[in-house]
Amino acid sequence: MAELSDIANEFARGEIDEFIENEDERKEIIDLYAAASPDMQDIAATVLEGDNDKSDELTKQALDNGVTALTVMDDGLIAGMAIVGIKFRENFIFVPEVLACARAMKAGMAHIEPILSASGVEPIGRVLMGTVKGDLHDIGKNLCIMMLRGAGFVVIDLGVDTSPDDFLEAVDKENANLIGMSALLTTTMPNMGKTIELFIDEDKRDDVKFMVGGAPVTPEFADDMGADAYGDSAVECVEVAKSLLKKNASA
Ligand code: B12
Repeated sequence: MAELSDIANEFARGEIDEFIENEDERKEIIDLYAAASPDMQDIAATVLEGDNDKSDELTKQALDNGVTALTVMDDGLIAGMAIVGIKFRENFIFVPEVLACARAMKAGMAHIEPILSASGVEPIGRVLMGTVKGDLHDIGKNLCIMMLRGAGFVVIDLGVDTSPDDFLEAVDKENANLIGMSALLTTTMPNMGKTIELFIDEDKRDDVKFMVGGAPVTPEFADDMGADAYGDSAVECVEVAKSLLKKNASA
């Protein structure tokens, strides 16, 4: 089992020491970082610091030096977001900081994505995400998208004010196996149910899983309208997406 002192990057070491309180999670994160090379730890630290210029520079440098895209993604960028996700869940950081970290991850991912799609590495899953019709709130949805991308999903962002028809059209076009719907208004929440009903009417319901979220949405509401799962945060969104696709694979 690795020790905190096995991690070369001082900033990452400090973040783990200060913010990862759960014993099991701490062990897991220390193992993850200690197994990564110092260069990958440096990339993770750029994400933790929300430094997009450095993330861009170090990711490009690592790829030029022959480190594989998957290694840079897993041991560098995603390792960084793993700590960010825990800090966010535990209220050590808030939306603006998460957005800054996610932007840094995105700067690195810009170099990784073309390599991965060219090499045909299978993503975990393809997810359509949209804020439902009539609703323009997108901060929470965008956080979910960034976390999902950080966890290895391909996410197609349908934006805000997404009608049931928009979801239906996109699911075939994008070959998606999971749909995430977000709503922040009590008046727009029923549009989640209307979207699911359209999929039932068009005989497409069994082709795709639905997860829903947004501040006014509850697990009971999700259940009532026939969604497969509810998530109350961006961190949970990733957990829910993984478990839904696992169920899919074993079905
Ligand atoms: C910012 C904001 C706005 C901004 C939106 C900017 C933007 N680009 O998003 C602006 C100013 C545009 C706006 C407009 C309006 N707003 Co507004 N807004 C808010 C506010 C203050 C914050 C929302 C937010 O971003 N929260 C932070 C994010 C991170 O949280 P979140 O969205 O809940 O997302 C998290 C989880 O829910 C989850 N999640 C979210 N989506 C999903 C999806 C899936 C699949 C999963 C698994 C998880 C998940 O993960 C996220 C991250 O952890 C809320 C108040 C509040 N406390 O919610 C009011 C609020 C939502 N707004 C409200 C209202 C009334 C309006 C307006 C109607 C105001 C008006 N009269 O014009 C308009 C409606 C415009 C429209 N058609 O959508 C009301 C809604 C009341 C109600 N019961 O419906 C609220 C609650 C304020 C209030 N108390 O009155 N708003």
